Amino acid sequence: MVIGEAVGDIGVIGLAVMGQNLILNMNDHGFTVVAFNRTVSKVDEFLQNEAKGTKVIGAHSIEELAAKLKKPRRIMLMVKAGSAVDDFINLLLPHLEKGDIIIDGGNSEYLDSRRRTKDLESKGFLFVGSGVSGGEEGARHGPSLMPGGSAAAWPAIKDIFQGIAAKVGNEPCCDWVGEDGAGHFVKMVHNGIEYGDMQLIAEAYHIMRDVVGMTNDEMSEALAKWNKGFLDSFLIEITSDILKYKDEKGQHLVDKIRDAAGQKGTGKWTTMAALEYGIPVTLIGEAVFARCLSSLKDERVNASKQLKRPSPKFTGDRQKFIEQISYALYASKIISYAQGFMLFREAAKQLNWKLNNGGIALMWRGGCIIRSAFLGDIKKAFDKNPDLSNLLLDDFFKKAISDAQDGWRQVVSTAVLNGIPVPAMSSALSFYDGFASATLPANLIQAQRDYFGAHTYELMDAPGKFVHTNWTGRGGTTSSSTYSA
Ligand code: 2AM
Repeated sequence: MVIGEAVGDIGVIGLAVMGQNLILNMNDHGFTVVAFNRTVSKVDEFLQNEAKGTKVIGAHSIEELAAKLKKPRRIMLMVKAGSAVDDFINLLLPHLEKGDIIIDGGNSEYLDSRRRTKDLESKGFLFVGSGVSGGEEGARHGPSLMPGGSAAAWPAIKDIFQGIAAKVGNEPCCDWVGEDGAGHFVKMVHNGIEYGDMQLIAEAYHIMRDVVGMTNDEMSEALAKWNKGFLDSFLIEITSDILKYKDEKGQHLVDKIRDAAGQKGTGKWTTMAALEYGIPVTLIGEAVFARCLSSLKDERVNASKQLKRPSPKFTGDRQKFIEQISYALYASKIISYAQGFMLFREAAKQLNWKLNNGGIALMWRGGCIIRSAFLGDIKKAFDKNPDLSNLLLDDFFKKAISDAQDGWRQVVSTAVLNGIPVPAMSSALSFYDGFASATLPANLIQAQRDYFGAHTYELMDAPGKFVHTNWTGRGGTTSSSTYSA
């Protein structure tokens, strides 16, 4: 039985809103898409409604989908992350040939993409795990796409991916990220950075509202101004809009929203990866915990009646301080991205990836929630020096932090003195001071570890040589490493 002519450029499985929008985007760019869904009735519904008048072709079985695709087949899964992806891979394989490409564009965990790449490559197929960012709007009109996995698949999907991705100037916000789970790892860190950026803006808002005493409209104007300078970004822009938004009663809606933040887990995953690889991604961690603390609303209300904190009062130069807040936000943001790229470097080392750092900055430059002019500067830093060991050591960022530093310290200390929590801004500053210190008090920690647990320490003048001291004269001279040897 002939069930279809092989005219399809790409198959997409999963007709929820992200899948549908990606298909329509691909269609707009001249690609012939074959659409399939587990609940098959949704295929015809889609063709008769959203996809009416397009070149999109429906498939009513996996067999029909495979038959309608040009070879090597390119099939993109836009289904729920987890077992649905493995189920579809298993259903697809009997209908595919060696060299065919399965792409997972869902929100999969990077270790799953790592496993799937290895598994499919061992069977002669190619696998791509791609981060897709920008929500429904992005998927329809230009997402940020972060593909990783089997490098041999890239030439075969590049035109479609770069064709449908967001553009900044002429440059697509999509490039090859790296091996196996690298695409989904980069997407995960993107989401973590989004948590950090949002927390920083929330802290700036908190200080402006409660210390400086600004109205929502004043804050909206301040952010609109910031959005024309070094803080130019999607999140600053929408926050300016949010602050001036009035409900049907003519009152500011933001004041009526319960201050308990939700989360879906990607910030937590980034923080867990940071702990796993031993990299101090402190700002994102603090952003996740700040959401956790906010969600303990009832406990906070109760504690606020019993625990003392200073009442904020502001006495300085208002305009100058508002400008300093923008510097504190900017410097902290630089720290957050520097920490994110430190995590990339270590994960790449441990997982044997060769990551495209400049490409990552460009992928985030447009199409996604963290898009900003600032990412253009990060791209430039990596273009200048692809082996840059740390963003903070790039000349542009060195100067930026140096220029912002006084304001940053002023804002953090003012917030602390006024009882305003600034976990992201202050942890960023502590990270900076730690990173920029040749000497830290870890000598004392090593001594303590050796004192109570015989964990040994190195002397300054003999790094690499671990010794133990019998600190008390009791307990002997055997070190713990000797016990475990
Ligand atoms: P459905 O329309 O048949 O529910 C987003 O939920 C997309 O993932 C939808 O296309 C949905 O298909 C699909 N999906 C969710 N869970 C699935 C599963 N366990 N197996 C296959 N597809 C699944």
